[in-house]
Formats: sequence, structure tokens, C-alpha cells
Amino acid sequence: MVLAAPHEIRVVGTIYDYLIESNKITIIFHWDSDGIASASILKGLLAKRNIVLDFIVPRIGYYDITAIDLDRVKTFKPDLIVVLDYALKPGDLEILEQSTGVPVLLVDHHVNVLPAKPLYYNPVAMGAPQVMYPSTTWVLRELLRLSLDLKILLGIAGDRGVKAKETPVWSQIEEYLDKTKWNWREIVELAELVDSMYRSGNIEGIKHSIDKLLYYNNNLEKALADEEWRRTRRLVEEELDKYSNIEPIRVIDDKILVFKVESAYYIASAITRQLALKHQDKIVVVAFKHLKGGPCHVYARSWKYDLIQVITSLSLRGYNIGGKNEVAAITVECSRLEQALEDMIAAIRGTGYRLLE
Ligand SMILES: [Mn+2]
Repeated sequence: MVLAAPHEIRVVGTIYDYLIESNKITIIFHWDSDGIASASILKGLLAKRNIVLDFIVPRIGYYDITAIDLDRVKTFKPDLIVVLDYALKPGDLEILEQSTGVPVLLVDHHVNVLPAKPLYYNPVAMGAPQVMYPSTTWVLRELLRLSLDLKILLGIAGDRGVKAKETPVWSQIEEYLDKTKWNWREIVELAELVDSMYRSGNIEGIKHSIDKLLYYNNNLEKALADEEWRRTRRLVEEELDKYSNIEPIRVIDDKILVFKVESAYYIASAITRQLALKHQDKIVVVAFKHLKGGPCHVYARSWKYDLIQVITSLSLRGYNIGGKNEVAAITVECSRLEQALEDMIAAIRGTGYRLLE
């Protein structure tokens, strides 16, 4: 059972009214499956009301105001900006609103600290447990009182993958899967197909996927057979395969394996996961250089050692770092990649190699 958030009733009317009373809306959405599915849900609701929509994909890999093409917003002259599944900091939301002079409606589920504004709808930032909102599509479902469909599930599959089974909303999903005779693995596969658009850096493909999801509607079988998605996922997998057997450039304390990877694909996280699976008794550290203007990263991942202290100590040093016990990810200017790698190694050694619980 989903608990109704106390603010739910008040906000539903506001957001829906704001949407349908607009003539032109700019929709800024996260480039992944959840963001694309969320954008598709809104397009399905709004396009038939003759509301003109313009979709903007932020610069992939970046999460601040510089990632957004503000000139494009200003040229389009919307009367509303909708931000979907993209966790801008409050200061950046402020800039977005001030510099364009257009109100911003936000729908998201990322951990964030936001001022209470009637058009900011992020239940997690309002104190709801994160597990209750596994995707932005799930937030939209609640806001707009939608019944379950493939797009809503796709958002969850993209963000949670097979781990969706651990969220409290899983019983509702399971019931729906029973009815449709779908398998959760198929929904996760669809998310892989859709995510291959951003992993290959295909901006037009990301936007086009909004329409594809509308076209396929609830036909999972046809969606899974989409030629462009399948072809692109194959390319991404071929790129990943290139790095499945690479050798470390350094071994430290017989515990840390350091790898260097350069790619034009957005696959730093996937490469690190792949290498960590292969070296489960070590800590895998990957210095990732993006070759086409994307961000550089230093990723660390382990199945054996706890990295949570690494995140604390490097964020205190001013690094843009996120993660959890088994993974730490720095995003850094490519010119500072070497330094970030050295600091990551030092921070890991500084933890004394505590084992994961
Ligand atoms: Mn999401």
C-alpha cells in the first residue's frame, strides 16, 4: 500500500492546472530512462491539448545550471518551465527562474534540499522516504493520479533495475505484471535499450525516444524490438566489452587495482561495475576520461571493502563525489583527473581497508 503524502491533495490541483493553463512549455528532463519516460508521460497528456512543447536535454553527465541551454529557453519564450527527474540545486533553480523570467515547475525524487514552493514537487526533499518514490514516473503517477503503465514501470526499472523488488511499492508493480503477463526482466531490458541513447551520447535519440514511448504505448513486445534502440545497445555493449579484460596499470598494497579508460561513451559506471565483478576481492579504481566533452571521473568499487569513509573525506576536501558503501564516484574537470586519482587512492588507503558488513 502506498501511503498518501499529507501534501498530496493540495498540490495535485495546482500542478495539473499550471500545466494545462500554459500555452508553451519547455521541458528539461534527465537523459536516462526515468527522465525520458517522465517526459513522454507529460507529452502524452499535454500535446493533445495543443500546448506547444520544447524538450531540452541537459549536457550529459552534468548537474548544474551550466548544463542547460538557457538561450534556447529564452528563444522559445515558454510560459512555464518543467524540470523532470533532474536534481538542480536550489541556487541553480533560482537562476533558471530569474534569468528566463519564467516560473519553474519541478517534479523529482532525488535527495535534495529545496525551499518549500508550491511548484516544487519532490516528496523525497519534503521528507518522504526515498524507497517510497523509486522513480520520477512514480511521483508523476501520484501527482496526476495516473494508472500504472509501461512508462511508469520503465522509470522504476531504469533507476532501480532488479533492485526494484526491494521497494515497498513492489507489491503494486507485481500485481500489474501479473495482469499484463510481463516479466520484470523485460522491463529492465527496455530500460537498458533506452539508456543506450545517452550512453552513446545520442541527444537526438534521447529526444526521439520520448515519441517512441508514446508510439509503443503499452506494447512491450514492439518496444523491445525497436531497431535503433537494439543497434545502439549493441554498440554500447561492444564498447564495454573492450574493457572487460584490461590489466591494471598499478596495484597498491595488493588490494587496490588502478585502471585507466578513455571512451567517447558515457559508461564509466558500467565499466567499473564490470571490473569490480571480475576482481571481487579487491578495490577497483577507474580513472575515466571522456573523449567527447563529457565529464571525467574517478570511480572506486569493491565487493569486499567499505568505501563510505572515502566519500566523507573527499567531499570534505571539496570534491564533487557521491556513492554508497560499495562505490565512490568523483566527477572532475579532465585537467584534474590525475590529481583526483591520487587523492582517491590516498583516501582509500586512509580508511585502513575496513571490510564491508
Ligand atoms: Mn530518476
